[in-house]
Amino acid sequence: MDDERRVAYRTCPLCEATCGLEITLDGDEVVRIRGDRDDVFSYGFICPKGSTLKQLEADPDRLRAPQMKADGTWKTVSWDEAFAEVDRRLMAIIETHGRDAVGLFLGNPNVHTMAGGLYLKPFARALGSRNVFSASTVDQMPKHVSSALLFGHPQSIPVPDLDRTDYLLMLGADPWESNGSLATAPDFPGRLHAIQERGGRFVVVDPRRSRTAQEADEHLFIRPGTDALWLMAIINELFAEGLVSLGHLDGAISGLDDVALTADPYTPEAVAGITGIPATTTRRITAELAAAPTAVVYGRMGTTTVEFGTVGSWAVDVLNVLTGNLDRPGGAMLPLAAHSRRRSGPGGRGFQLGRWTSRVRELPEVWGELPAATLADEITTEGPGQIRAMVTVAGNPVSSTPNTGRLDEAMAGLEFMVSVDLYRNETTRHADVILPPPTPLTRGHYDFAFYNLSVHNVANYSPPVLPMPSEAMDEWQILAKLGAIVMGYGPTVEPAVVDDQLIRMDIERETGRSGSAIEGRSVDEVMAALEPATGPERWLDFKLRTGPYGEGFGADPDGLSLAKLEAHPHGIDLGPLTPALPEILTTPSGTIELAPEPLRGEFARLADALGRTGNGSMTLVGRRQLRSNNSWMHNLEVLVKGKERCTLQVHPDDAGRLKIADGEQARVTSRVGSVEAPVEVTADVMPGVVSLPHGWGHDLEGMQMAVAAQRPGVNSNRLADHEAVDPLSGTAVLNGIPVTVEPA
Ligand SMILES: Nc1nc2c(c(=O)[nH]1)N[C@H]1C(S)=C(S)[C@@H](COP(=O)(O)OP(=O)(O)OC[C@H]3O[C@@H](n4cnc5c(=O)[nH]c(N)nc54)[C@H](O)[C@@H]3O)O[C@H]1N2
Ligand SMILES: Nc1nc2c(c(=O)[nH]1)N[C@H]1C(S)=C(S)[C@@H](COP(=O)(O)OP(=O)(O)OC[C@H]3O[C@@H](n4cnc5c(=O)[nH]c(N)nc54)[C@H](O)[C@@H]3O)O[C@H]1N2
Ligand code: SF4
Ligand SMILES: [Mo]
Repeated sequence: MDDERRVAYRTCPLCEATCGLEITLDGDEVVRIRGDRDDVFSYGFICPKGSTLKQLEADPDRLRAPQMKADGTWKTVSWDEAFAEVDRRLMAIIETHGRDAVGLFLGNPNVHTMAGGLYLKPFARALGSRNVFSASTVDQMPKHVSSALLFGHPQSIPVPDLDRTDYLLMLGADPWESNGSLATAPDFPGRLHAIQERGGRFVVVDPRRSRTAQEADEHLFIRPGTDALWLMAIINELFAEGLVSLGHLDGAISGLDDVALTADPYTPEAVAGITGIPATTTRRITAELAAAPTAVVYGRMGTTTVEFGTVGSWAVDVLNVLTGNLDRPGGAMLPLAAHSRRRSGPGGRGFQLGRWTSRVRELPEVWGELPAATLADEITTEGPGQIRAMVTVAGNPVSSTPNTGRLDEAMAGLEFMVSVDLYRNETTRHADVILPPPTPLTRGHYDFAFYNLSVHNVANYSPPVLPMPSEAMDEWQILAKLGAIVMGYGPTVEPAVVDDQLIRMDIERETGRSGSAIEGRSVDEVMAALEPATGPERWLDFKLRTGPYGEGFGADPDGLSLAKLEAHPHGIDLGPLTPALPEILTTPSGTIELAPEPLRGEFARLADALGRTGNGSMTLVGRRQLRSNNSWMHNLEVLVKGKERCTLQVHPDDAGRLKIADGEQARVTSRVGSVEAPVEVTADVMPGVVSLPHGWGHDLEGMQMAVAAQRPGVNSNRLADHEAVDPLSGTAVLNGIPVTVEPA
């Protein structure tokens, strides 16, 4: 019996932390999953979700074969039948109404798969629709926009150098529950404790006294949606007190005087009323930030999914610049991933916003997509360019985007929908065809997205742990086939043919790029050198070998390749983050452009907010919970058992005033919707603020998620207003929603 046992290692794909898992198997049966103590980045850390890959494998509701809806009932069909149906119906709509008639929604798990990292962009290009939407506009898009304006590229996002900093000012993030975001750091909590252990401090700014706030050296309550104003006050104070200290950045920046001028009205006193943070506190924090040997400001969800998401995200990095902490150890630094291409700066084309606008509300395009907040408008408003069909890949917009009640109705009216997804849930129940990918354990893994955001440079490849079931089709193959279909090649094209074409194109680009490790080499020769691999593994090998640490197809025998990663199942440590300036700067001026033109309108909008006085209304914010993962893991009993978690947190003063006791039902109403939830009275939320987690509300008809349906909770996005977006980034306001609360 014991002889059959084997141990496999696999990076967890469930959140951004990239923890190493040690998986014990008996034959093809998962016996146990625990943290891999030898992982070069996570050292054995694991959260309660990591081990549930076992339960996900076994979940009877998880889809294992293509599903097709006919006359309202679902049946299992063959892959050939499913693709034939997609081809027939999607192409009919494209031929009659054009490509914009097909909308695409890409969800969060796409950044956690190799298929998503490699095959989605080509698919979107093949589809050729302007109606592309993703979870980014209910998440981090403001940070892409501010980074693109400051540094030249939306992917040039500086991350806090957690392991070396002396002082961390963290706004709107709760890594004790979320395990971190836009800062990949397995055991984020341990790394925060380590700051304290080496004599440093971390300060948390949040309208809730979150788990993270409780562990911090100091917690400041802030009124939801006002971080940009507060950060402006810190900028103001740095200038006023002569504390601006550019250090090594002197000469690498432009627009400093404009920043001083812009921040001028935002004195600590001017923002105290609206933010709820006393001027003396703002002054002290400014002094601490300036005095710390190294310091870093870091903002996440609570600073991006808000009214002033882009200016707030901008202000975070401007503070890192003004204190001389950008691009130096202990400050905010730019990772160098093993698969990435070296940046070509200083100087470049910069970034352009709004190359087209959405049809109905004329919201600007951002980095190739349109705001999810306007998806329903594009489906329901008649006229040329109306969305008549949808493709969703790993997305649950009916749960995760604003005013979901409205989107739910809109999706019900689509002429056709195909979803690539593991479950029949809130969104995919509207599909006509569901194409299920296999489980994480049957696929290889490398974190294309998160090594670009990692607080330490590492590389790790995990081969599949379990054999792929014979009836399954890998996710990259599904995407490749869908790509062939929308290009008009029909439903029978082999994925391998598409795959060969795609990688050839990438190799061609690289052999033609000046400065590339394989500049001028023959494409056939490079293709031959990659044999016999195919699919994502071949593509990864190519990217690793031509990447910044790569062996360059013979140029550096000690360099990285997939084979080398495979020989290191616990990952390869590529060292602490290193300075990236000036090469990273691809702005037109080749400098950090501190006062970019597109932000002027935003500065004016923010200045208007200075004069606001509270109207006494309550404000809703969200919160994450360690045993959840957005909307899709509530069907695993191990994660949802125990007491009700979808509760409305209310401060005791408000509960008293509203005459609602702990455990009673409250009705929460916003401009667009109303939900009822049990109340949890707690002083951990600010007076005037209530909090409801997202990703619940699993009681919609037509779903196949039996466990989730037993503890459905309510969907907080029924309250989020689709009209409320951060205009430059198109990102929805999910935190800071005006609501009324009353006993139900
Ligand atoms: N109110 C409020 N709303 C929020 C947030 C919030 O904080 N508050 N957070 C926002 C954020 S940050 C995000 S990222 C979004 C997430 O928004 P979405 O990406 O729309 O939602 P998820 O819950 O991540 O759902 C992912 C879908 O992918 C499927 N899936 C899981 N694994 C795979 C896979 O390997 N392949 C495929 N093809 N499918 C898979 C799941 O079954 C599910 O249908 O939600 C946003 N919405
Ligand atoms: N357990 C778990 N982990 C996850 C996820 C999950 O759903 N569950 N989702 C993953 C995803 S997709 C993402 S993007 C990350 C997100 O990871 P985080 O960015 O850490 O997100 P949250 O935990 O939602 O923390 C946001 C915090 O902002 C606070 N907040 C709300 N409004 C404001 C405001 O106006 N100002 C300030 N300063 N704070 C505010 C909230 O109270 C909350 O504590 O988590 C990832 N990890
Ligand atoms: S913290 Fe994230 S990556 Fe680590 S085990 Fe938990 S879900 Fe997986
Ligand atoms: Mo997210």
